Amino acid sequence: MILNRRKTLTALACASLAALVSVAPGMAQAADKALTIGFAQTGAESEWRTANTDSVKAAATAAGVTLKFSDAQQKQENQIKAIRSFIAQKVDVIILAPLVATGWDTVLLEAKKAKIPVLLESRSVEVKDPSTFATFVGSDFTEEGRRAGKWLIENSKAMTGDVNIVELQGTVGSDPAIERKKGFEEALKADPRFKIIRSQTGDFTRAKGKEVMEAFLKADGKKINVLYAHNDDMAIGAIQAIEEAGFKPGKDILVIGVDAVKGAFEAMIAGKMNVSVECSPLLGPQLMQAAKDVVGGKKLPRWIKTNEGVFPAEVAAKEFPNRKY
Ligand code: GZL
Repeated sequence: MILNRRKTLTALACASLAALVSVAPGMAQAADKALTIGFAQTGAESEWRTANTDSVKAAATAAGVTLKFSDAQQKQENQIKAIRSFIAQKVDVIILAPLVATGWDTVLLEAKKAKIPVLLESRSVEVKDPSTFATFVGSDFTEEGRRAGKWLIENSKAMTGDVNIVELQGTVGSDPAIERKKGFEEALKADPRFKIIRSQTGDFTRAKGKEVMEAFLKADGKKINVLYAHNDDMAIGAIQAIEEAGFKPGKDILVIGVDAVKGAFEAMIAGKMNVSVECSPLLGPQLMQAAKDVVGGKKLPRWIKTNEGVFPAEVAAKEFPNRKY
């Protein structure tokens, strides 16, 4: 995870500091007033993102929070504009789902100067001054990548010779894309049989995932043994391309996704996908609690991590009725 080492050190520092810091009485009242929160969302690029937006909106309603919502249509400049607008409106808290990991130093400093705490959700950032955001609410993407790699190691024992992998990366420069790639390669590096023969961004969308997979198949068709997609939406788009090219997804080409959205369960139940590594979008309640705490003067942990599992096709039918997104 980006800033992992820094986060760990900061978390330790915060933990000891938190033990000393009592909630300042004046601030405590602030925690009870109805909050106004500005939410700068990336857009609606995936099933995951839609579920994430729904979770935050529902939690805001339940908490009596006035939520000002901005959909950036996958453009960082729109998120920066939204943050500046939230500052001008003097919201109590800003929630940011940063499209990419860099380019946030200036605007986060402006929020800090305006004394408006920023909560990161769903992706983290790389900034010079980590005090410009109060916490990151989200997953360990590096671990998700490792889990995908470990699943492949466990489920390719019967394969002889090289295991040729094509990789659909998430949005270029985004925290999950960087870390899921890193974790996956880390898990596989001990065995030279595993070869990533092509790797390109599908921008976390079904349409782009299909388009790039078509190009992979045109170039390497029969050579491809495995698809590793940084999210299920790209995997689902790629499954269409695999079928249109005359191959059986889940059999001729193993399909590994991340998120564990409903679409992945449907594909696994249909025998077209082999596994999805869970990444929960249901961050709304944790974000509302963090907003209340930070306004109330509490020190937040640097990283509020979500706990997740791995769902192979064998359990998909049983698990599907329990899925919440
Ligand atoms: C993960 C989130 C990623 C999802 C994708 O926290 O940022 O963005 O894995 C989504 O589906 O587009």
